[in-house]
Amino acid sequence: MKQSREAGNRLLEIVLDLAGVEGHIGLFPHERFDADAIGASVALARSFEKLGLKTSVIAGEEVPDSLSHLPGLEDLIVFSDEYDCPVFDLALAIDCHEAGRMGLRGDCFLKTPLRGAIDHHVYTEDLGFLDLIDPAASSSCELAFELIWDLEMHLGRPILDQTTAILLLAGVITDTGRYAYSNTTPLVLRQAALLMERFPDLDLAELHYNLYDRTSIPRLQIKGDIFSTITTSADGRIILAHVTQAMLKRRGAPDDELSNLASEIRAADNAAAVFLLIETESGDIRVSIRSNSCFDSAAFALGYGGGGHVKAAGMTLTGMTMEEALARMGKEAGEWLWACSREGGHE
Ligand SMILES: [Mn+2]
Repeated sequence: MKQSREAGNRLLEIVLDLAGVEGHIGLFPHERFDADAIGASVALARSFEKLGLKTSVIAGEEVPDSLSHLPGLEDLIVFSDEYDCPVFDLALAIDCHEAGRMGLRGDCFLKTPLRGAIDHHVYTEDLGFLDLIDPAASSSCELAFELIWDLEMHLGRPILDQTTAILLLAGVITDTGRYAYSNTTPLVLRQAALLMERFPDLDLAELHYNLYDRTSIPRLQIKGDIFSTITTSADGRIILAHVTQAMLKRRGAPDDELSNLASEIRAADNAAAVFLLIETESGDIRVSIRSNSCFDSAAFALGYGGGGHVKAAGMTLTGMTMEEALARMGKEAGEWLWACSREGGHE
């Protein structure tokens, strides 16, 4: 925590220095960005622009339909082979901290020698001096809020605007499950209160509706299909569910936002961990893990080259059929649960 605070101060200094020379900052949200990754990226970019900096938010894909309601996303650069990637004065990984989480944009990120990160995912490597990574933070937007707030304090003038406020709230709301998960702290509630006070026209109800309630018939149908695949292992404590490309095609349903369903399944009585397996177009299997108990989702995912948080993580399995993947996850997760319960891990 102390380390990340220091990295935050260093980031602030560098941003202010670069503002004096009209520097250019590149911001890189993780692949398949969510509201937190894109919200923090664009909120920071807008704030940096107000200091006179040039910014580029380089996304790995178009804005998915589920996030098209968010304001301020007009200037996103959607990366492709044709993009002439510059050397930025500073490149920031947002809601991730490794080029490996950026897909094809990884080389573009690494082209800039001065790099940092703003992230809240569990990390195992040594941190760089500009890596503001705090796994105790609810979201990257929480950390972005603090940075922007510090910039305002430093400059003595407002930088936040209503669009930035909505983007920050969107990230915090989704990553805390609407202020319901255990990562909800007094700090994030205070941040929300400050934003609401400052921007009385901000329509929080509409934002919640767009982020959580808005749906479509295909989405409802695929949700039902996925729920009906549920099986369990370890006496019902490990829950497995899956969706194949054929199931998605049958409903004409998009494959974004499906990991939210893993959180929903986690609410089942007695659930220790949920594994939602999603077949991708390339035939790989994307796994969303959500846990309640001593089960460390991030540690499990790391074993498969993935990562995340203790209670929510993800990874990708290759070279396996769905049946093989389900059998393997069910067995291994059962063993993990047994091991962590035996260690006296808090249930
Ligand atoms: Mn996040």
